[in-house]
Amino acid sequence: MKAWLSKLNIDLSAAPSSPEELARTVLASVSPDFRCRIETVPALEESFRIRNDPDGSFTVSGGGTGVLYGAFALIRSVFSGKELPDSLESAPRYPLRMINCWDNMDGSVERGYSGSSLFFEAGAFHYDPLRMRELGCFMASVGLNVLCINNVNVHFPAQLLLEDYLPEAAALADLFRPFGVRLMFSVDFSQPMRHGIPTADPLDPAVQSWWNETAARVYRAIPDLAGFLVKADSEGRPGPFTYGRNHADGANMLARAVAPYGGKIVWRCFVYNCRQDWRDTKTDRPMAAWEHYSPLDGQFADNVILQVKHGPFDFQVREPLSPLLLGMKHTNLAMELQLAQEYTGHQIDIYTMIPMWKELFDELPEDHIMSVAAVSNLGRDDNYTGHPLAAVNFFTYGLLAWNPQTDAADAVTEWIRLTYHFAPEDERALASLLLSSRRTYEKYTAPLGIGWMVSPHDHYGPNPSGYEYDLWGTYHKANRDAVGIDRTASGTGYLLQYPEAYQHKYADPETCPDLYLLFYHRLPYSFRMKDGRTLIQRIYDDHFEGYEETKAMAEILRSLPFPEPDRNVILSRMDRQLYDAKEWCDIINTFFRRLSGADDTHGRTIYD
Ligand code: GCW
Repeated sequence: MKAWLSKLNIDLSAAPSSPEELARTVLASVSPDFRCRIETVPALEESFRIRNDPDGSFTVSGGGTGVLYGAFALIRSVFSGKELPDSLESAPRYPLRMINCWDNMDGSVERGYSGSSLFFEAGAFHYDPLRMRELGCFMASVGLNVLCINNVNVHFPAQLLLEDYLPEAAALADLFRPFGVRLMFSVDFSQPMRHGIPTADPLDPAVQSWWNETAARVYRAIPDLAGFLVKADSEGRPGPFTYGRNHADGANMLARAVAPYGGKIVWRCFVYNCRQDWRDTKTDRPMAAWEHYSPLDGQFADNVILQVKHGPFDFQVREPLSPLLLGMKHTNLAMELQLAQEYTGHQIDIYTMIPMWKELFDELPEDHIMSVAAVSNLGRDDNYTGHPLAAVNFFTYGLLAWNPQTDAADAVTEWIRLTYHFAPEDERALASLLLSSRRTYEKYTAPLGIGWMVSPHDHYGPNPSGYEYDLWGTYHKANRDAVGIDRTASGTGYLLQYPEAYQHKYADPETCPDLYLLFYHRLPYSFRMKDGRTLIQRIYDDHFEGYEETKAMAEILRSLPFPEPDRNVILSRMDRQLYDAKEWCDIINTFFRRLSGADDTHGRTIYD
């Protein structure tokens, strides 16, 4: 992460006083003969214009933060050798471009793979101001503007809203403000009950007053706080259901409290039965969010945003787009992505996400969602992301959140150029490795849309039946004849939650895109795929290919001139990935061979 800040030579030893000042510093860092004027046009807000004048100088115009984004866009182009047109105008596609940290106040990070929290330690704020400025700079440089600093699972002590902690929270907000970054806090729905109110019922006037007073106090300290993020009635968190209320009742009550200050309530839709009986064939977990929220479409206050995970399950390698993102037409929506590699290799395996995100954005109708959020992959490790190459995910997420039309290969190449000094052929080799890394990981882990074959709890490494007899609603039901779940009209009916054109694309196993086949269909191992292979042969082939591709990745990485300490970390993590890819390949293939009895037509080793 830091590589390119140091390339840009931006001095962060002192805090900038405003986005404009930071924009000037950023532009001054280029070179003494680089000429650029800044013109603040408040009406442009976050947008900017860059003009390349005939005399070779530049003019960056923008609103308060727009000039900052313009300055960064300009130097990103200069340093990555991109041609700039004579004039360029750019406006963010989504007003809120959020990073959600799952940091706990004890200093741990839920699903964190880059060390401990950047903000907290031992129940209190504890941070290095320089690192905060670096983080602000990372965010501003790719246009991200909201930072939720604490975990949606609010563990106590998590007293951010209380008098004692507010001055420190406000000081942190001050640090981020010049970077155009506003803070957000996760709150616990039952918090009033810790302060002498006997209930958290959203329709109880005492509860509403408690939140009103709390919001007033918090906004006195941090007038530009972006709002509150809420995980309610989800995986054991408290919520309106306890009181027989629905989620519009809950979210709107909080929304009333923050509305006078322009605050938002970002309400997560990760609601499902996490105590399912695996014998129960009626309940199909991916259906849950739609069942809870679609009846409430249009009932949420204007300052509520429903934040929906991109898929109906939980950040698996391959999932369809959540039906909520297509169907909730009268509700503000945010799509939630996950930079933290929970199910995607723990920042040990290389997994570049932008090709996956592009698929998601491409499926979203124009103007359908109004914001994006991503679970952070940062921590206190020196390089911020544990694996140096995981930084590409943070960087490209920002570019896509600004403009979802951003080309994946361009974004990855830009990151490489800002991070390493590679010859063009090395740059191309790394870009192509990164861009294919998700598909490679998918091949050795998750056959054709099934997912969940991971070790329970920590979600790293293969365990084909790890989630099969558990409470989480995550079953593949592989037996000796067939595998997958029928989610069409003849099965659980999940597919019926989608618009008709979408249903049409996936309903028939003969025409359903291969990579979603076992998400939507239950099929015999002898099923003939479009390319003539049997389903079981395709599963074997994918897993062998995934491992072979990983071996090839390792060769390429060894040949590339990464500087230290990156090289050492990259190569040692690659050794782990290689070992694990073999485990995945052999365990999953053996699992299916033992069930199906089918031989590999190429006679490769699968264990009996
Ligand atoms: O799948 C789960 C993760 C939890 C996480 C939860 C969520 C923050 O395993 O660690 O909790 O998703 O998104 O709320």
